[in-house]
Amino acid sequence: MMTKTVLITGASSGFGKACAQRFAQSGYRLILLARRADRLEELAAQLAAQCEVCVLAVDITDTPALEHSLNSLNKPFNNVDILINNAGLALGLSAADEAELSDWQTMIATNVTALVTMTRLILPGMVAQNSGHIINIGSTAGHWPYPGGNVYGASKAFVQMFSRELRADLLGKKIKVSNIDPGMAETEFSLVRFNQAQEKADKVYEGTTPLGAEDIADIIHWVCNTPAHVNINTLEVMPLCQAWGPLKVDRSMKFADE
Ligand code: NDP
Ligand code: 8X3
Repeated sequence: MMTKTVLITGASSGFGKACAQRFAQSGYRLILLARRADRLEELAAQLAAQCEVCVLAVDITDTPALEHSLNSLNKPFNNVDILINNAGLALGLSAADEAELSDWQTMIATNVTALVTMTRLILPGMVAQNSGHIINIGSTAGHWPYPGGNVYGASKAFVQMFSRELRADLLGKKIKVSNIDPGMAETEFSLVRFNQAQEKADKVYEGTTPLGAEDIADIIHWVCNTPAHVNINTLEVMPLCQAWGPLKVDRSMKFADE
């Protein structure tokens, strides 16, 4: 069996880091991408005994820098077999009329534009070798709206539809596309959302057993190891402690004249 190369965006923490650890256990060749070089170097040093690994410290929203980084990859790292489009973030939980516009722009730039850019840069190589697998990390927030989810949820709904559109375009080629939609998972996600306010982040998971990054990494590893003819399109995962509530009704909104 040829060693497959996996490019993981957002490998410096959370799901991405856990994926790096999980795929390293199985001997995949890894490209670890994120902005925090120190985190990536430390992880790469830990994994080096298990697999070949290299680091790309780059901001995925900076397209020229991203292209430059990808072009700098030497053999055998320049042939990506599995792309895990995982880097992403939520910023804030304010209502749409109060949210910071710059937060919205950053979420769109990271969760949508950069994911699309990365895909467009890697996909021709997969088409040329007629094999590959793209894993896009969406969210339950892309299916189920909640107050303050606004642009974050919408960005993840994009990820879901983009994944399906890719499948439509790639029919007839041996390239898989899968969209994984996790629910509440304890990573650095809430710390980032609440601007490093640890107490606020901890409250999100208080009294629960949320998903762990390793749960999602195990699932992604499995999705990447189904038989050649099987494509997992979408997989929604929640911790058992999470489910939907009834739709809200505002009972002060009775219009007497209608
Ligand atoms: P973390 O905050 O732990 O990890 C996010 C990763 O994305 C980090 O490695 C971060 O690295 C990277 N990243 C963010 N912005 C950029 C950027 N501009 N350029 C490069 N890398 C970037 O959160 P999670 O692991 O939870 O999040 C991973 C994905 O999962 C995200 O897309 C998130 O939306 C999604 N998700 C999370 C859920 C949760 O409850 N945790 C549930 C559903 C989906 P660095 O800061 O070093 O650049
Ligand atoms: C992260 C899950 O519910 O906090 O995507 O938006 S949620």
